[in-house]
Amino acid sequence: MKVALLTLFPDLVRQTLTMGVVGRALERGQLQLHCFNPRDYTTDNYRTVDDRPFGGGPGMVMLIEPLMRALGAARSVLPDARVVSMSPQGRRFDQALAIEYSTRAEIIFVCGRYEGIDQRFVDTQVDEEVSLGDFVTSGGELPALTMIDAATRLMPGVLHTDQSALEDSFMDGVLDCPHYTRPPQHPLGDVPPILLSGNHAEIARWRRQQSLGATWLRRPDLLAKLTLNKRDQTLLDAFIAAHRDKNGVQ
Ligand code: 9D3
Repeated sequence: MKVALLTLFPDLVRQTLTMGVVGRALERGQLQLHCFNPRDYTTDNYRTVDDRPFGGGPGMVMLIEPLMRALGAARSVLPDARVVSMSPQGRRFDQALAIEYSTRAEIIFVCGRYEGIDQRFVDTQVDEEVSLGDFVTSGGELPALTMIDAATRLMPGVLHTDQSALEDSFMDGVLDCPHYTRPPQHPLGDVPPILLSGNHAEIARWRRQQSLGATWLRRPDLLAKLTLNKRDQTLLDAFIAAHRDKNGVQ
């Protein structure tokens, strides 16, 4: 995957992506990164990238021309890329979109700062607008980095085991089960005995039940989208019954 970002903070982007799983993908060439700073494409002495909004109001708006020239430079490196703009008005990013991005050869991400980007640039140059969720960040960079991270780890050969990507929470629409490691006994508590039993069928059953139970407790919206098979429904019914016993029947 080749990624270009239009960003006023290329150091933030490059620094962040050198770390961890994505950093290794960059080193191996599985991910290629190109940053284009609109400020480098200004023509005035002040290197101006923003101006006051027509119609008044607070904040500043990113100028068309520095963005257009930065985009031209990005397109000359990634000629077939779709242009994705980070925006609170965009479609909500999710695991399905991460999977889709992980299969694309080229993507150009436009990261806004200040109040936003001149709408004429968005209307004519941007193919899709994507948001991370209903909260306000101070720019598009951190959302773009999150999306790049989510997509890169899904590319074949990036994770040590492709199994980790397959077993991700949300891959089958339920939350992950709890995890434990040594020591088995600790002042903070004991590891659930089933995990020490060596009975792998029972362990898989327990984990599935924990996943279904956690989803029922914390994300009923996810559970509502599923049709559980008989085995899953039985596991969840038992979890719910145990939960009601523990908390008293209301
Ligand atoms: C309501 C007026 N502005 C907030 C003070 C609007 C606004 C402008 C610029 C809101 C956010 C931003 C900067 N953030 C993004 O561009 C952004 C974003 C976000 O804020 N939340 C979730 N996903 C994204 S993707 C890009």
